[in-house]
Amino acid sequence: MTSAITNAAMQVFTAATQTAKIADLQRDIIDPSTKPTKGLTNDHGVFVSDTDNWLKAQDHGTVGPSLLEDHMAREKIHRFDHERIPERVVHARGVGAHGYFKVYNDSAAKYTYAPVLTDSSRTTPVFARFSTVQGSRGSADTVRDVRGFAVKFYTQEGNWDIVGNDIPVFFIQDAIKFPDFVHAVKPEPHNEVPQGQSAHNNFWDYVGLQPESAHMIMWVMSDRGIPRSLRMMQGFGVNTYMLMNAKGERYFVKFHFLPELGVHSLVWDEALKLAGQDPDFHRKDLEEAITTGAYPKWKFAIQTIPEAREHDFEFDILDATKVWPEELIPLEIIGEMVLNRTVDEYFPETEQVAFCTSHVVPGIGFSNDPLLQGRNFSYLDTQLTRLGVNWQELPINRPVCPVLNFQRDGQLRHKITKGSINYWPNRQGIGRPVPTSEGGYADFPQAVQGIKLRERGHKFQEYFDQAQLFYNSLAPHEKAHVVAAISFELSHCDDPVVYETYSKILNNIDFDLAREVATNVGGIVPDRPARQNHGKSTPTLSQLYYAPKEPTIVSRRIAILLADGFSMAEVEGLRAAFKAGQATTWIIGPRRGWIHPKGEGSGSSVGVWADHHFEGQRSTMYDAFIIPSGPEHAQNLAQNGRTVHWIREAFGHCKAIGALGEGVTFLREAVQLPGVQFAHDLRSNSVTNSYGVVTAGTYDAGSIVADTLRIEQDS
Ligand code: HDD
Repeated sequence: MTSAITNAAMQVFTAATQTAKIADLQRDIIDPSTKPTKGLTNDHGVFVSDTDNWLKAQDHGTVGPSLLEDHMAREKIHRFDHERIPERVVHARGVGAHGYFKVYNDSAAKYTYAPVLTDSSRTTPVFARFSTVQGSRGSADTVRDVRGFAVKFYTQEGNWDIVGNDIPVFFIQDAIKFPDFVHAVKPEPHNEVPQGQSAHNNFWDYVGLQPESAHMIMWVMSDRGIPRSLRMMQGFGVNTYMLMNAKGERYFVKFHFLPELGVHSLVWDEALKLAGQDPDFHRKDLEEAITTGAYPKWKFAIQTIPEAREHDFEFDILDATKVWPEELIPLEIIGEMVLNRTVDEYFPETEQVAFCTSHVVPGIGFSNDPLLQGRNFSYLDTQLTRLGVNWQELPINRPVCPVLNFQRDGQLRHKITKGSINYWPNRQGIGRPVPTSEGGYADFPQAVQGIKLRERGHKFQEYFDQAQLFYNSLAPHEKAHVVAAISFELSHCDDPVVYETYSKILNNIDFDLAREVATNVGGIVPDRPARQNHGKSTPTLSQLYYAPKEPTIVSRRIAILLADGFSMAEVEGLRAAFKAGQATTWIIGPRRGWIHPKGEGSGSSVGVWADHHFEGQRSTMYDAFIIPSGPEHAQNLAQNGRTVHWIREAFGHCKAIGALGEGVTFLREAVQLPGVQFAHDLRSNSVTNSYGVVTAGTYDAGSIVADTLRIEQDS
């Protein structure tokens, strides 16, 4: 396997991960290999002599009744019975990793005095958790859904949480709607169907009646809803926060994470298949990248608006269903986040981590965004149910800076605080802790007035301009994917009211989109647009805009399909070249074992060890394929239905495919699409319509790699 970490890489890895938080967690890490005793104990430290036989009243050789007096057995079962805690009501399925955050300079000091955003000498530890929204903890990774993008910054001034998504807008404008929205999207109450999907009557019924969700629907139904990797998604704080600078001036702010590897997606057929073939695809991808040293990295950016300009825009800047177009408010890149350490144990870290939008540090505050205001109540509340009142003491949640106050007691309190005083003010006023204004959280002295009303601002009533802007900004193939995605979802709705209503909503966004979807799903095909298309578009909304400037195969999974009789020199050359590009290479052969090159018999140990056999994996799990030359090898591949399927499927999913010599013949026979030209023959360097395929009669690893890079980028 090529994913083994070299010693050198391991050393870099170890050094880079020693953040203050990792050091803090060491206090609670149990490493059985370094415990002074090998003996297995019960929870109270008493050695256990037998974990497999319940104490019974019996004659030897007969089975007697189990005895309740077996306190060791009872303890083991009791502990087991209580292993589960309530799963998150949304975002239940997730994966987390540790890392760090740094700013490049103090350019953000114009906006904030928060050192985490201005002090470039600092490395702030972070823990990030990515999640899907709809499904339960056991659902699949690649479902169509929003992805949660939550980051806990363990700053020296306390914990700061950005609890965001991979999509910059949200379904609803006011937090009071959240329970209805979540009920509608979650499995239906009568039969708990469907799992990990929004393709059902209740969801489309709800969003059809809540046109404020139209913009978000466009995003989720676009390729953003099925990311290739959690490492290849943008992250957005979504809500509007405030920054405060040392002069006491305030700015509205939105937070952004931009992935170094660009934004990439699966195709829907792949996503569907992967959900069954490898439900942990994204979890494993994150782990593989980190353990092979291809650390996921995001640039961190802010958009800011001075407080005085709040009302200068066509849209309300406090409306979470709207983006701040980059043409109007450019992104300022101020730092980066790197994830470089997987968790040691899933439950205490990824499951028990608890985020709250209300966790901010001095220099950062809240706007009146009505979604954010409600969220600030909800997250703290939900952690009490999920984890109990002392959840902030859990290792993954506790800050790296000192915590000292008079909050006390409650279930599962870990801390033991000395002294007779547990209130403020107290007669020992000079003691600790004392409230301090120096470095303390300062609320902005803001004048507030108004009439108590259950209303939203008038700009909140405009629902379609930005949905249209988003759709107009997509490339033709991205638009086609949106049409297909909505058609898929509405096809799963069997109540005509639902798909007819939604077809009408779409007609407010784009006439052609509405017509195509309505035709596909049996909706009412409109004969004229419900509103004029404003014709505006912006490149920054298409994910193509975020492709890396230089093509890269870093961390991509490349499969070499091999059968006995291949050319050894070629395979070694290809592997070396892919390794140099920091891709992972996987040999797939007829069996997990030695695959022999030309001229070697079956008993020989000369060959290449296959990581997997053809039946054990699927093409969906790889980004690119190479078929080396060798007449016997190519013939062997051609005779295997599974390998033929691998190639046909990969071709259909627009994967980069390379073939050499006789491998080209196999490729052509496998694809069998009359009229398709993928004659990118490196010898003549002639490129006709290449369809993501690069072929060469003879082997030249350099060219193959260069062309695969290019094709990877194109596809
Ligand atoms: Fe939420 C979890 C993101 C609106 C209430 N939300 C949760 C998580 C993410 C988001 C990433 C998972 C955190 C983790 O990994 O533990 N939520 C968002 C975004 C929203 C949003 C980007 C819109 C801008 N959420 C939202 C509203 C409410 C909630 C309006 C309630 C009024 N969200 C919750 C929650 C969860 C949650 C019920 C479930 C588990 C948890 O908080 O810790 O409180």
